[in-house]
Amino acid sequence: MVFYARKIALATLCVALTLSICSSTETNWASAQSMGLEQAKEREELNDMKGDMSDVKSNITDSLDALDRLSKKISKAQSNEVHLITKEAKIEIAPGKFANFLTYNGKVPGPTLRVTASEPLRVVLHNNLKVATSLTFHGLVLPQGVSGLPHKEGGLVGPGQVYAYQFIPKQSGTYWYHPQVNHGQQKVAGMYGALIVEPRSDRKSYDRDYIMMFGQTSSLDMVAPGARPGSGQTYFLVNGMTAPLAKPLEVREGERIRLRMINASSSAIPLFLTGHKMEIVSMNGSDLLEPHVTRDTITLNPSDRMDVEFQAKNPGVWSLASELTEQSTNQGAFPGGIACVIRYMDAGAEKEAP
Ligand SMILES: [Cu+2]
Repeated sequence: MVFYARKIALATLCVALTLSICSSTETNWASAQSMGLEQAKEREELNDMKGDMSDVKSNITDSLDALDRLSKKISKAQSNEVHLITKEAKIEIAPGKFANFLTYNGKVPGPTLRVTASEPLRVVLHNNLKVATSLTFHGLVLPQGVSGLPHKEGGLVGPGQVYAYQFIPKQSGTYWYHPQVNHGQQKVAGMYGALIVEPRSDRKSYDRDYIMMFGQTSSLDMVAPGARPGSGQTYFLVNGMTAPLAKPLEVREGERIRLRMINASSSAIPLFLTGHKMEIVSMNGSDLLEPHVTRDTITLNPSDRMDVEFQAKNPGVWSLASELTEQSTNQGAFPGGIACVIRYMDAGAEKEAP
């Protein structure tokens, strides 16, 4: 009996407990519902805050990026620093024909240095050649410390040495750099590059600006494998290549084209442009007075620079080539040497020059 009474009591308790749980669940459900709403609201607010935070964060990131770009721009403007690394290189100058060069940065010509007048320029020369080298900035009037004759304490850079030339170019125009001594072994072997000093105020009168550096090489593997510069037949180059490897100069009808021609070879080069008249705007870095003279044929003596401009108003494919056979062929083989193609980009194939 006691056993049953206990059982009933237990059952009652269970029911009571269950009821109480149920009722408390109902109460909790209501409060959970309101808590849930609150939490959802809080979560929403939190998400909004997170959104705001990411806006702030990305704004900061944007600002930092802008600051980074600005500081790079400022440091670039404050010091134009270039590194020239002298090294030997074998370069294809005609289809399948390679020549041994001494180079700046493995290229002929070396990198074009383009700066603005009155801005400091720092040229760091790393000499990876087996012999000493030096550097001159042809045509720029610079202090003795920079452009005086090189000596062991300044300007003469031994094998493995590094040297910095710093100066402020005051003249604007077309100049070039090359070793100051040992021309026969170094400059002629490919060590040269253009140095363009832009005027401080933008006075551009042209739409396109091409640099043409004329040079020569006498080292061809096919002539004498491993030949030293100067030991073989001479090949004339434009921007380190002979025709037809040299890239055509592309123009569009209506454009005004500037050609900055630099003679880094040891010969005078007479050049004839077909289909157009060249207006000579600058000679050896100095602007010429207007009205400018116009020519169809010009001659550049060794080291001369001439800036010419022409109006592209005769669509077709034209040539700018040396008038001397030894300069405009590869040992008599055509096409070769200094024979550049000027191509109108919109010109039809039927207008191809012979
Ligand atoms: Cu020179």
